[in-house]
Amino acid sequence: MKQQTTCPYCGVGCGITAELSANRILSVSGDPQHPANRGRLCVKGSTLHETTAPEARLLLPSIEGRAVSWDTALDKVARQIRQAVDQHGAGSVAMYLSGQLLTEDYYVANKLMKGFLGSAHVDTNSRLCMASTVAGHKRAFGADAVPGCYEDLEIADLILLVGSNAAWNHPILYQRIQAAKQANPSLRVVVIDPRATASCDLADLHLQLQPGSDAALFNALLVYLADQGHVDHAFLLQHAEGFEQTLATARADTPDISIAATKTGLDNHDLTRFFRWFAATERTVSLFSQGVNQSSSGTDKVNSLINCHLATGRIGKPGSSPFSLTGQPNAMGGREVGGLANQLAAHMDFSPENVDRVQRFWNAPNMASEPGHKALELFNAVERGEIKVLWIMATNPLVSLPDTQLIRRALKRCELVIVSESMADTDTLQLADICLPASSWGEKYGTVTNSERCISRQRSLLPPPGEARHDWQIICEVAKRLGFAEAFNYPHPAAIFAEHAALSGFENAGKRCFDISGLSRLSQTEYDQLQPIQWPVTTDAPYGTQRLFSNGKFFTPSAKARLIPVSSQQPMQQLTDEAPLRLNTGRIRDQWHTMTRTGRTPTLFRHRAEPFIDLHPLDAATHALQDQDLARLENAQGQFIGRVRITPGQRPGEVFVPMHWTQSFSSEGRCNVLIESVADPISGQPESKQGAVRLSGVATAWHARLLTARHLSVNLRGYWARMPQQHAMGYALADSDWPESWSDWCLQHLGQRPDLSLQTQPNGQLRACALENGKLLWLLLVSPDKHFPDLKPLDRQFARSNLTALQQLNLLKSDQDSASGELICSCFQVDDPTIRAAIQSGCHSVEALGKALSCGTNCGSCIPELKALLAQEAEDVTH
Ligand SMILES: Nc1nc2c(c(=O)[nH]1)N[C@H]1C(S)=C(S)[C@@H](COP(=O)(O)OP(=O)(O)OC[C@H]3O[C@@H](n4cnc5c(=O)[nH]c(N)nc54)[C@H](O)[C@@H]3O)O[C@H]1N2
Ligand SMILES: Nc1nc2c(c(=O)[nH]1)N[C@H]1C(S)=C(S)[C@@H](COP(=O)(O)OP(=O)(O)OC[C@H]3O[C@@H](n4cnc5c(=O)[nH]c(N)nc54)[C@H](O)[C@@H]3O)O[C@H]1N2
Ligand code: SF4
Ligand SMILES: [Mo]
Repeated sequence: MKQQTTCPYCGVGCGITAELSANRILSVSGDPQHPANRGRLCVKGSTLHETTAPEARLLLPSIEGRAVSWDTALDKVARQIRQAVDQHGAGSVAMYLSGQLLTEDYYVANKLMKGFLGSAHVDTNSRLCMASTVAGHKRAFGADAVPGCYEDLEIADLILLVGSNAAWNHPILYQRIQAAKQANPSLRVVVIDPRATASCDLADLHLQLQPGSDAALFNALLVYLADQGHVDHAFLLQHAEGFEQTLATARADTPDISIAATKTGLDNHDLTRFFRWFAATERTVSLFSQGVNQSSSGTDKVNSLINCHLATGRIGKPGSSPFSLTGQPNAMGGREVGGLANQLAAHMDFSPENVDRVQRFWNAPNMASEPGHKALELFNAVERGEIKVLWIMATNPLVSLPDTQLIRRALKRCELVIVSESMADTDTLQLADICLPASSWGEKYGTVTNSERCISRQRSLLPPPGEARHDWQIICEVAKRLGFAEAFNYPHPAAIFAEHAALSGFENAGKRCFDISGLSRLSQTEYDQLQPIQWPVTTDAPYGTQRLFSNGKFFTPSAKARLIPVSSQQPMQQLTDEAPLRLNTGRIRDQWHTMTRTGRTPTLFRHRAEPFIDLHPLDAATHALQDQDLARLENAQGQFIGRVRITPGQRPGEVFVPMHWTQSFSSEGRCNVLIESVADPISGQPESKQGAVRLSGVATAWHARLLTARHLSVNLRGYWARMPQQHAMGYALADSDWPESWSDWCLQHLGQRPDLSLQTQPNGQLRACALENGKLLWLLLVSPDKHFPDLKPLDRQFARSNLTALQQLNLLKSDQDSASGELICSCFQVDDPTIRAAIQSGCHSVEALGKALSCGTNCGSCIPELKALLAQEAEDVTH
């Protein structure tokens, strides 16, 4: 049987066709009907069915670590909330939600808190993600709305990628750009990013600017556009306001190209080229993402970019738009229901009229009338003891919020921490008093909205495992126990969606951009069968709306768009003698956030298996570091340890680390330990991309790889990183002291001495293993240097039940090894050495490699890396 649904990872929002058989997802593929992806899927999407295994799931509700019935857990949640409200007021209860909840989950959570308990302390991880864009949109358009659509990428003649590594993070959109470039050779792509990323593969120009200097760049562009006569005065006159003051502020901030060069670290020639291209290209789409948002001046950066679009009238037209790429699958849906503490519901704010309107619509007994705490303020209030009950849903704040120690202190201080979670092993669950098992992708039923305002259905394919329940059901059950049964008596998510849609149209009459009242009368069957549709959806526009603002009307009081005067700012986290390096953080191709799901899939672990530090060769030389050494980043807050990757793609003085590793996956691989809790004063979004650190080497006497049968609990010291394999659990290990006895070491750390005697290999390696009834328990490979063989053949031995004496002996021999290499193509599991060998034997193009090895022929996410290998090999030949 086949079922259509939507991918739960990035904001591209690809449609999926799942193939099902009795309670199992056999395979997933791209839905050819879905407008976002038209049949394509990236590697994360295509491995979704591998993440649904019940073994890794949270299956039962528990209180203080003891499994309890749902009734016991829900009664306790409701009782404690009631007690906190009675004793300390509604403001002592808070929720911290997530852009990975479905719209229906989000809607009822917000309604319960803001309308029925009377607490506006409801914020979401979208604060860390899209808050600066929300604030920037509202300032410019009077509404939080993405003006364009994906099709604009196929129409544009110039595409900017500003602070976006779309090749890895929005792969299917990136492939649409790639295809557009092939079809339209005059299409130019400009990447604006302090790092050379995989997205630079398509770039005609890469502006490797100084971190945080985007506003200076766009201010200088605005001045250039004005001075060179490229401003659309007719548009400005009729449809926008604030141009003169904005231009004057831009001129005072960054008056010319040479000052722009000083502020951004770019050279005059590149700046001029970029400015000329922008000035000359009517059809320009500016995609932007976290390099813009996650900044202490993120809102200003967003507006500095939108200013250039408004000044040239490039908005609401085919192929012309500023375009925020949303991160999470339902970042947009969360904004629609009012998941942010400073929004109410259906894009309404806390103005007295809106509070009154929503109160009447909900018939709410305890309407919150003031905005609540934004995420960082919220956790500060928790730490101060003001919040007595905190309910965290579908997010892992102990990993993703800045200043991990502060978050830990806050959660420890809080009287009751409730965590609704799908997976069993997350860092935040460790600090929960009550754990509530939630259904997950493949089980859930509801809607999500992607980056282009397209609402799609997630459909349930399987029943939830164990006793897991849907988030909306859990919230409604608590609401009923609090005495609000009538308002939370939904038989089905369709009823929640209908109410949400009706609220969006309630007393709207064209005043609010977000209006899906055209969907408020769907029957349950129509909801079940709902096809992707872009909001607004009203009786006037029943089939959805591709582009907004085409009529030149905006949602400000004057109906004109606003240009916002912006002065460029330096990052708040300052470089000092103790912390002289700029710390940039972000994503890798094959992992999703805190790895709770993608970290279950060995396939996704081979691209980058350990936490790492990207470093320029000059910085490596200054610190006497070699590629693959272990190094430490530290500052007054904490430390991070990862593998050095030397790359000329970094600017000197700047390091990049991934945001993904957690306490469950590594000894010291959490990057937010190093990020200070500082935020944009307008949006409240943390400055996650501009930390300050110092770097040093980590002394190591040995390195090891450990494979263990899954049930074995290991007790590790020193450096470790978990790297799941197909049959065994893998670890990278290292430490500074060579043990006097490895046999003792094994006893102490692995619970038993080796069965097979340790052997010293010719290359100085040691190997040991333990067996039980002919089955491998663990296998340890120790090396004084950092070189290890491919673990796959060794991992396969864990699937065997009767290893012969000869096979056991072979495990300890290095002459059986095959060379290891980083995985490049995850879809077909093709690694670096295999690709290099193919290039050396005559495959000199991506197509030839695809023909020979299949790499790059499925999802295409590895094509930039294939091209880089081709270039490297060609360079090696010429030298
Ligand atoms: N594979 C994968 N894909 C994902 C996710 C994932 O976890 N894994 N997460 C999803 C989510 S929630 C999000 S929000 C998106 C994020 O998608 P992106 O925004 O593309 O992701 P990041 O890697 O965080 O950051 C993008 C780039 O910003 C650059 N940058 C840093 N500082 C600056 C600056 O001052 N100016 C400019 N111009 N650039 C700067 C960084 O070098 C980095 O390359 O990805 C989504 N897609
Ligand atoms: N330094 C630094 N920090 C960052 C960023 C960065 O670039 N740099 N990026 C920020 C951004 S943009 C984002 S979006 C955040 C992401 O950070 P988080 O939201 O903390 O990351 P996730 O791992 O996606 O957490 C989602 C959790 O919800 C669980 N889950 C999945 N589905 C469901 C469900 O249906 N119901 C319930 N109840 N639980 C579910 C997952 O198992 C997982 O534990 O990180 C932010 N933090
Ligand atoms: S691009 Fe990949 S992760 Fe994003 S929605 Fe599509 S398949 Fe999912
Ligand atoms: Mo995000």
